[in-house]
Amino acid sequence: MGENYMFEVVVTGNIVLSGAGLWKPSHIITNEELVIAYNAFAERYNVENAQEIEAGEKETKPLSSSEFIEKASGIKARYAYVKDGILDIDRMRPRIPERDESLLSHQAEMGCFAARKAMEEANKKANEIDAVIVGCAYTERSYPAIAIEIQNELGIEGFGFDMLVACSAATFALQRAYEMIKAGTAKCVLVVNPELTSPQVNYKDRDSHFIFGDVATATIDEAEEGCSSKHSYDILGTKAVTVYSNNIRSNFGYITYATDADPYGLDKLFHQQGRSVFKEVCPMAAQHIKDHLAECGLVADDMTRWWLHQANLNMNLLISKKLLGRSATAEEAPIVLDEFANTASAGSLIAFNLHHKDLVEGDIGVICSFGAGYSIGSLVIRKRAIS
Ligand code: CO8
Repeated sequence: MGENYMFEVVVTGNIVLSGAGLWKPSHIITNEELVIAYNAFAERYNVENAQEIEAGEKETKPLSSSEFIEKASGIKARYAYVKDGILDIDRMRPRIPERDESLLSHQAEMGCFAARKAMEEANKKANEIDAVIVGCAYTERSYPAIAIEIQNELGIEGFGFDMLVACSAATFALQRAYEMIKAGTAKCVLVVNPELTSPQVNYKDRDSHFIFGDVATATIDEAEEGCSSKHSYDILGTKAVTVYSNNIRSNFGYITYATDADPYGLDKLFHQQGRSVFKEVCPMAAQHIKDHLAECGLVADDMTRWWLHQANLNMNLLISKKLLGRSATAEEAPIVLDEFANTASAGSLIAFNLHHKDLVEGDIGVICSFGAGYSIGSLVIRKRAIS
C-alpha cells in the first residue's frame, strides 16, 4: 500500500473537479447508413411475413427515416466501438470478439484511454490517486469490477468499485467521489465511464435503433490542496434524486439462467416509452436544477454554462426554457448529440470535456444528467483561477 493511501486524510479546503478525458471509437455510423440497413431489414421482414401480417397475426414493421431521427432527437451520427455486424441485416448487432480472461477487457480498455487523458489534464500520476469508480449503464461482467481492472492497469493503489445508475451513473459517481474526499477516505478519485451501449441496442426496433452511441469519459475529483491542474473547478454542491419508473428498462440480468427466460428476448434489451419519458423527465430535471441552484444560493441567470445530459435536443431546449424563460444558446448549453448520439451517462461529461476551457475564473456551470430510474444527478461548479 502506498503512503498516499490513508483512511484519515484531513481535507480542509474545497473539493475540486480537476481534469476530464474523452475517448471516442474510430467507427462512425450516420443516420443514413443506419436507416438504409433498418429499412432493408424491415422490408424483407414484411415480404417474408406477408401472409401473417395480412391475417393480423403479425404487425408490419414500419420504416425509419433520417429526417425523423434528426428532427425528433438532434442526432445525426454515433460512434460504434465495433461497427461490423450492426448494419448487416442478417445480424443487426455488433460483432464484438470475446476476449480471453488474460487480456484487458473491452470496457477497461476504453476506460483507460479516457482515464489517461483525464490524469494528464489534472496533472496527476497514478501514485497520487487513491480510488477508482466506474460509473456506467452496463458492465460487461459481474466481477471482478471493471474499476479494479482499470486500477490495476493504470498502477493505482487503494480501492475501486463499479456502480450502475443508467444515465446518471457518471454524475452519481462524481458525487460519491466528492463525499469520499469530504469524509477523508480518499483525497483524489478517478471516475471512469466506459459507455459501451451498442450491445444493448435493439437495431431491429424503428423507435430506438438510432438513439445510442459508444464512448468513454473520465474525470478527476480531488482535494484542492493537491490540485495543480490548469483548468479546475470548485464543486459548490451536489444533488441526486431517484423516482421509480418502468418507462426506460432493460431486463438483462444474471437471473435469466435460473428463470429459463430467453436471454436474448427483446425485453432484455433497452426499451422505453420515449414520449412519456420526455413529458415526465423534463419538468423533473428543470425543477431539480432550480432547487439545486437555490440550495447553492444561485439562480439560472448566474450560470455561464449548462452541461446537460445528451438524450434529446428538444428535451434540453425545453429544460433550459423552463429555467431561463428562453431557449439556451448553443454556447450556454452545448449539444454534442449530433456527433455522439445518446451515450448514457457520459453525455453531460462529453459536453464538459469539449466546452469548458473557455470559461474564466468565477464562471459557474452545472453538470446534470437525467434518465432511467428515473435518476437525476447534478454538480454545480465554479471555475478557479487558471494556473
Ligand atoms: N423514423 C420515422 N418515424 C418514426 C421513427 C423513426 N425512426 N420512430 C418513431 N417514429 C414515428 C412514430 O411512430 C410516431 O408516429 P405516429 O405519430 O404516426 O404515431 C411519430 O414518429 C412520433 O413518434 P414519437 O412521439 O415517439 O416521437 P418523439 O417526438 O417523442 O421522439 C424520441 C421520440 C426521440 C425517442 C423522444 O421521445 C425522446 O427522446 N424521448 C426521451 C427519451 C429519453 O430521454 N430516454 C432516456 C433514454 S437513455 C437512458 O435513460 C439510459 C438508459 C441506459 C443506456 C441504454 C444503452 C443501450
